Amino acid sequence: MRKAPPPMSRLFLSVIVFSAAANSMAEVFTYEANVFPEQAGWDISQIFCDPGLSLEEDGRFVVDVDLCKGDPPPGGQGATYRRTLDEHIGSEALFFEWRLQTNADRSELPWGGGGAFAVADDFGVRYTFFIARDEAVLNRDNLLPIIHVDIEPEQFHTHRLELYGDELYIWSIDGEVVDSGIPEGFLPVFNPRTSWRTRSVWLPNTTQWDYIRYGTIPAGGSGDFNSDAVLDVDDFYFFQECRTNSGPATDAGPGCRWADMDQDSDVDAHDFALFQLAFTATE
Ligand SMILES: [Ca+2]
Ligand SMILES: [Ca+2]
Ligand SMILES: [Ca+2]
Repeated sequence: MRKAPPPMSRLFLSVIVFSAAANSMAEVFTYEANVFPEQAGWDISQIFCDPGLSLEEDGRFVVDVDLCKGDPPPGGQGATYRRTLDEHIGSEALFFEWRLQTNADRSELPWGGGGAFAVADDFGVRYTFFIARDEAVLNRDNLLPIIHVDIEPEQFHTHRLELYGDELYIWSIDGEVVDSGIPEGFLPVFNPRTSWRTRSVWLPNTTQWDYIRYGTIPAGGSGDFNSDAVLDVDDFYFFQECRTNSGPATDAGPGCRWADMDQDSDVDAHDFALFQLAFTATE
């Protein structure tokens, strides 16, 4: 679910109505945490032992987890959601972006506690991220090096995974690349899915999810966030976010290359002017 479109976009209502039919096969899935996950297309994998699940008005899904009453650790409350990635099978350029803040202790991570986000398929290719208040970990395979990254505590962080077939994966945090390399294999191929979880193993935590987005990586400078060949209000919402997070001469980061219309690395007023031109040109 999206926030109400900003007033400026009303100018383009006729375009939106016109393009609505073409959007039904959007290449991108977005969950902005304005409703509960199961109301927005996520399947519940498991909700264990009655965790606290709530929504904040500004679009955050807040999960409070603690140990199960009367049941000694390890293993406490948890909430796990998933979606199939079947519609992306064979895709050669996929992104996953998720934004969260957690106060989970890093001692929870080796046990699978704290926040977690995963992409996997049945050919054994997987990317599992474990996130604590001050550390993020990527485990692709127990036989491969496990990547540990220190992160600033008490803040929201934006994680992004880009997959380019079997050639390259890139993990970035807040726009900075923290790890990249050659994948173990092509993903998604067979029974691919993405899932995310909040869990307590030994200690309680509160984990706030701001959004989860994934799909086709939009072309650089295209202005077309959801790769549906139409520039409309769906793209505008994300364009504004990129513009807010960037500014003149500030690198907008890998998640906003598509919004950098003049390809000079920032997303500023010049890009907005070009975006507007392309927007109206779709009429
Ligand atoms: Ca949100
Ligand atoms: Ca679009
Ligand atoms: Ca620019």
